[in-house]
Amino acid sequence: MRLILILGDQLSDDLSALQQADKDTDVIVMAEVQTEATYVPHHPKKIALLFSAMRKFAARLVDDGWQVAYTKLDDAGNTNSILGELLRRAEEFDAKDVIATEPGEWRLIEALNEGPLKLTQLQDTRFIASHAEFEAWAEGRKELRMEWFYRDMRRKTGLLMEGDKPVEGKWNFDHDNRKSAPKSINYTGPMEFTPDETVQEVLALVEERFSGNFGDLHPFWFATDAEQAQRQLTRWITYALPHFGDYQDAMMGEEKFLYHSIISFYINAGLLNPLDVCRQVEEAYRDGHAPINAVEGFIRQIIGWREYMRGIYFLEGPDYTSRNVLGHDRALPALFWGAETRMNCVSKAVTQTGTEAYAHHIQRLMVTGNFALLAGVDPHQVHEWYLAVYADAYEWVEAPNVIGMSQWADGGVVGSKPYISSGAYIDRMSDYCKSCVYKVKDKTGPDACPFNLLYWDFLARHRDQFSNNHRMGNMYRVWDKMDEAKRDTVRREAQEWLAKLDAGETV
Ligand code: FAD
Ligand code: DLZ
Ligand code: SF4
Repeated sequence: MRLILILGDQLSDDLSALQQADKDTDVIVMAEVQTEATYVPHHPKKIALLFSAMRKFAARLVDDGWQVAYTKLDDAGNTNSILGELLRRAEEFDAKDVIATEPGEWRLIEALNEGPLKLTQLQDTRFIASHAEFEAWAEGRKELRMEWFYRDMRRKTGLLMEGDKPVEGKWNFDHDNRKSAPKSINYTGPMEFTPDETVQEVLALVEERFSGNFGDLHPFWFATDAEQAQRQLTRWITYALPHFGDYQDAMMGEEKFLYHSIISFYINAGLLNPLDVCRQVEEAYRDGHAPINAVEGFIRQIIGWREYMRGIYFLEGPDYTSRNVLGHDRALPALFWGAETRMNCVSKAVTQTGTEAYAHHIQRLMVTGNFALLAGVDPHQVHEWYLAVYADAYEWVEAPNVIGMSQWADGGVVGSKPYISSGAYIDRMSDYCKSCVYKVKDKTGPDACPFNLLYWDFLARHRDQFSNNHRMGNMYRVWDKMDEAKRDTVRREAQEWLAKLDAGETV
């Protein structure tokens, strides 16, 4: 008799631990526990998604003939940690061995290894690249650029390949994918599911236990099983995929989802398989339903960025989330938790995060992330915020996106230069600035867009770090050409603005 551990983000039939298991003799252990539910103050929708999906997955396993020991959060006897539950079940079933699939977080990997049980952590084969493959790819490279890794993943999977050549002769069609916000969107967003009995029970529990956390539990519309997640994917492929590439970077105040797939919640929890998703998307291209720029752009997100981020997380090791190369130490401002702000872009992104537990990539990178970086916020606090508020956030994917890509706190492992911009970029890609009290065209003065002030202040503050970066030389040349009085005004107004932010004034 062995115990087979299945975590809340491992709800996949093809999970390596499950594939090794024996229906007749092994017991599957699943547990809703306080330690996992509180290591950051998760958005209530995220907790509701996981507990609902866990309960439905467990019920399906029982229907399929598995013996499942499932602990609900409010069960008497719940030890409230994963290791505690394994020990309790080991005693109950007189089991000595545990088979697990490696968790997506160092904290839990280490906790499992510390226990007295004989516990085997198998590779998570739902990912396309193993740790060994990523390490071999990274070995000896001066720069770990995603694009080169992505090409290897195309070759490995055969996705969008003709023999050893990329279809239509190019690896990357991003050139066609940077359109600014359109007038209107021809897609009504993700499929919304009415909570069934299991979900309703979970919603009541989450309401009772986690309603103090940032974010709205209701309305709760997420898919909570593999069949529902597939229905959302099919709907998106049918109606939105053809437009995906064009407006990938656009932001609109009244359109939260644009043409994005809204499947990260489901892929990351295990309800959809990434390679299978890509095969379905490739088929849409081969059938002539969707153009190459949309399909290639999407497949790159999954087999490129998603796999690359995981590779970086495991390559860099457990100290990754405490990196802070730029020495930033400002406390995370209250506006991240919904305090009022006059910056329309930040207000829209944070409000939407609260209602949906979702914001798309450019909102995360160029609005909230850009703001935190320019303002010099402590990257660890930024990391904990992102880990808490998004329903797709697990450390293996969140940390390299935040610590690496967004905050440049890893000193350039992920990005050769920081993703920073003044208000001009946000104005070009969104309709936010039109209805903002700040004026995006004002570089200084009482109504100046704070992104304009903070952008130059950031560059001036970090001159030693970045002035020799060949991709940033132009920025410094523009700054140096400004007359000295103007530069002084920009820096003084930036400091004044930050002082108001620190004092808790509405900015
Ligand atoms: P789409 O825009 O439709 O893209 C399709 C899929 O590609 C996504 O579902 C996702 O699986 C994958 N993908 C795209 N970009 C990335 C990326 N940079 N890294 C990993 N996968 C990617 N994604 C997470 O899944 N979890 C996170 O915690 C997370 N935190 C982020 C934090 C920051 C600061 C930034 C800039 C990005 C973060 N991302 C994260 C990546 C990206 O924002 C989300 O994957 C995406 O917004 C999910 O929405 P979607 O399913 O509609 O994606
Ligand atoms: C995120 C999460 C939450 C909120 N709760 C649980 C839980 O109660 N039980 C569980 O098995 N998993 C949960 N998870 C997901 C884990 O935190 C996740 O498996 C690790 O962070 C590794 O990615
Ligand atoms: Fe954001 Fe500045 Fe535009 Fe206002 S003007 S929405 S603060 S970029």
